[in-house]
Amino acid sequence: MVAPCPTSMMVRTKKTKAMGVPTIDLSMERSKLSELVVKACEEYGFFKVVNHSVQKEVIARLEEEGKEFFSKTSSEKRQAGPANPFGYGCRNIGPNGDMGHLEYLLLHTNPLSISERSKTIANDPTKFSCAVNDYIEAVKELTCEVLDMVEEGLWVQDKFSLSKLIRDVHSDSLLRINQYPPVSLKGTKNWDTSKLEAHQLQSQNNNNNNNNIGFGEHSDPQILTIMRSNNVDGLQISTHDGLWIPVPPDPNEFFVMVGDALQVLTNGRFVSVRHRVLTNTTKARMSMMYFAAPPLNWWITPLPKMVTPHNPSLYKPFTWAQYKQAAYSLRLGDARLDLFKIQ
Ligand code: GA4
Repeated sequence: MVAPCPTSMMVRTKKTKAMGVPTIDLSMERSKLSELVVKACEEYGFFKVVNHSVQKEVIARLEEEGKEFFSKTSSEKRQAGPANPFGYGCRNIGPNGDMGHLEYLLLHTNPLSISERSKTIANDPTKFSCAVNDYIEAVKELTCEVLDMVEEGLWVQDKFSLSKLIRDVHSDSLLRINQYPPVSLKGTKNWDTSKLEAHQLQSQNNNNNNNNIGFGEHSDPQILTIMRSNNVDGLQISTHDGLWIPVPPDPNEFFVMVGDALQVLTNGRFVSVRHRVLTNTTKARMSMMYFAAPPLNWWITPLPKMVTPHNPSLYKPFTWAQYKQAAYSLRLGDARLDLFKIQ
């Protein structure tokens, strides 16, 4: 069931509303599960899954590869960059001037692309690409399981239509590994501190808790995001009424986020979750995100079941390639779906 978090995981927002992140136990009975997945997607666009079938060893191997990569020198890491379209990025997010307090690897999930990229990323490219491919295969299965539950819970006729897109060989899904260094940066190794002071000042002004913005507020453009982090906090999600909820980290479990494309596919019944990462810790946070996307030429329109004469489509049809192009022409936090709304 969508269980509220235990008291230790509850947070009090400024408006003193006690809230918890919905948690879904995947070992529960299937018919109940799909109902609860839909409820969590409607209420938060976000939930945690426990009792999933991704092996710990698969997660640990990718985490090790991430650690090994980020511990390299700046010039070694830059050999894998720039991140546009894929590779290593440091502080710059996207092409329009967004900045974060992080470094990252952004990869396409196509195995050929991974094997090519591995050569500039790792000392042992085969070991790296095996760890990445195994992780992708495992989280893809988890994604598909969740999407099948979504369609089951929405009583959609072809309940595999979304998971088919993700399994498609031409799927445009991505993998991202983010590393947020600790806030106290003086003397931080392997982290280029030029331009940092101005950036830190700007972050502090925008944030009265004196936290640094690791990754600014945004929603993910894709269908679904599956996120896993080490045991370091920082992730916050926004509720529909604009309250920020800190999400306690849980290295053994996964967090699921509704993306913009799923908002359109459900004709606005689900709303993509706005989230951000604040770095306020003395430990580095490492997170891994699988962004589940359809093939580039796929048309994103509401599922037929979600459109009725009383509930017409809210969005003009567009391909995934068109949506990506729009996303990359805007800033990180922009409401990019507005461009496709039917007035
Ligand atoms: C957010 C989700 C994924 O991390 C990402 C990001 C992408 C990037 O970092 O290059 C974007 C961002 C994300 C949304 C708007 C555009 C594109 C940066 C940016 C300003 C890889 C993605 O697909 O969209």
